[in-house]
Amino acid sequence: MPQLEASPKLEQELNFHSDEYKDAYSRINAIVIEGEQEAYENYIQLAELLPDHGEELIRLSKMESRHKKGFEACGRNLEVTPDMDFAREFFAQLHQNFQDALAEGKVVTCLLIQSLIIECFAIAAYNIYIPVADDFARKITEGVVKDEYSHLNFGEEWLKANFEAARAELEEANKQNLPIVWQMLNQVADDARVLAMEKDALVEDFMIAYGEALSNIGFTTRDIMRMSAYGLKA
Ligand code: Y39
Ligand code: FE
Ligand code: FE
Ligand code: FE
Repeated sequence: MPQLEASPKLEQELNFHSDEYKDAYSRINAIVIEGEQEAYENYIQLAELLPDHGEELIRLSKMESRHKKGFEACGRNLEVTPDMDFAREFFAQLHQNFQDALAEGKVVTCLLIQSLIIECFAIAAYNIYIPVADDFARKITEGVVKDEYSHLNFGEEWLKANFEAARAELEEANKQNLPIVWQMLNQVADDARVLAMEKDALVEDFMIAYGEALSNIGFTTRDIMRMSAYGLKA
């Protein structure tokens, strides 16, 4: 008989009420709540940088604040208290880089951080979570992930329309921020695995979404390979 490899936890083996699950959920749920809150603030600030798109960006910010409420309900439903201090720390570097770029009026860098990197992170995480979520959280997350594609699309369209002017700043912002994403993923890999979310799957889905976005904006395959390699050096 062949030996079975250690495999990801099957959905039916997950006990959403175990101490182990709830402990991991207190951090992952907090990350998502904090991420949605920061995304809400980031789109309001982007609306100020891009007044021509102000109405649309305010609409996106309102979606983020609805997402936050949805995920807060997911935590309450499992009787988990989100560890918000952990989550603020988790986002601190990306948050700081966004704030620094904002202060310098670097809209391209702000869009890369929020609308490409953070949205692709969300898309990867939510798609991997949906099949292993509890029924309540699955319904919430299915609604949310559809919105995240529209947020990514906003960034893609704006950066595509401004590609030649944005290109050098995008490359620099990618170099500064992509390694941070891998550090963030490494920090939560153990907790994610308790929720049956495998790090390899998260990395794969992130890179597919991010690579597609860079391609839609106008980068060549060669550019994308070079830009993706920055992550690996983290
Ligand atoms: O645009 C958005 O709504 C993004 C803020 C939300 C980010 C969610 C970050 C999810 C990371 C979860 C890591 C789980 C392994
Ligand atoms: Fe802040
Ligand atoms: Fe969101
Ligand atoms: Fe979003």
